[in-house]
Amino acid sequence: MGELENKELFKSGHTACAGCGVAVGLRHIMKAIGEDCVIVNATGCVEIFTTAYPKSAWAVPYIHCVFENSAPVAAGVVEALRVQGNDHTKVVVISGDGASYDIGFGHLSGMMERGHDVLYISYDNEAYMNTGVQRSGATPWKAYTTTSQVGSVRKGKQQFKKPLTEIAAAHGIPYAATSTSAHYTDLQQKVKKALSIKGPKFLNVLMTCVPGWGTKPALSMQYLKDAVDAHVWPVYEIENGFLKLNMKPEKKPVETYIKGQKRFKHLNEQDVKEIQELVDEKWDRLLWKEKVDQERKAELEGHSGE
Ligand SMILES: Cc1ncc(C[n+]2csc(CCOP(=O)(O)OP(=O)(O)O)c2C)c(N)n1
Ligand SMILES: [Mg+2]
Repeated sequence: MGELENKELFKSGHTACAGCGVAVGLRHIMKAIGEDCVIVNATGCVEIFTTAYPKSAWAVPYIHCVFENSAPVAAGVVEALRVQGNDHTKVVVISGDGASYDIGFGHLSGMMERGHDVLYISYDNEAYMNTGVQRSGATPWKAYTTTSQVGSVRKGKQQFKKPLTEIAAAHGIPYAATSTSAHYTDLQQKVKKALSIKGPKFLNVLMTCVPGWGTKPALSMQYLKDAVDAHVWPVYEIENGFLKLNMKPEKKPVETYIKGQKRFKHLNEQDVKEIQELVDEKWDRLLWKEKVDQERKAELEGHSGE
């Protein structure tokens, strides 16, 4: 995978909750990025727990920007560096799902469409956690949040999770991929690979939120592993439009992942069955897409070799 700097560029002593999957993920990500970078971070938990004045957890240049505009700020930084003749410093966005799926979505789309040389990392903890667990476009179907309540009429979020990684890839960017904080080798390889590619790159990383998901701190990494093993969060990459699943674990029932999370505690057997059906359908579609894409890729490579 190439050298990791093995320096702690994301320092301890910040104020994240015990068991925060985001803090773990950032530590791995920063080792893969290395020192020569500028981090652009939208308002959200990360900004709050890493930059309590006068302290900072960042041992690299860091810009906090408002909730909606990390993509344009990163685009501005990258173009300013280019004008200065700097072709080595990496510009990386680290922003939450609320910032990426919702409020900054148009700006993210514009950044990708214009083709800026930015790695955009969405840390997806599946709700607006910093402001008290409101639902976002990333919140899963049927999950409880403070704005997708559970009562006699409604049982959690009514809508499906937005397929942001596929939407990003549909812009025709060279690299879009998913990972989690727990699968750190995969995560670091993807960060390294993305940074070796010119143009806009998008990485969507599932990260646990202990208060938001209602999980035990000690199980934060286990839930991420279960999300992948239950095919709830497929780990894949879409390189130049061709999809490849990086992990094909033997499927665990979706219940292993849902069990013990307070945001799903209202679900009955029928709800779990419906979620399982949705997960299976999406997984089958990914397998089919991978087959079609990889066959097409081989065909094109065969032609170019003639
Ligand atoms: C324009 C605007 N609207 C609302 C807010 C309030 N706000 C700050 S952070 C945040 C939620 C962030 O959610 P996400 O991006 O998922 O990050 P997380 O807190 O989950 O880490 C909200 C709603 C704001 N700062 N600016
Ligand atoms: Mg969030």
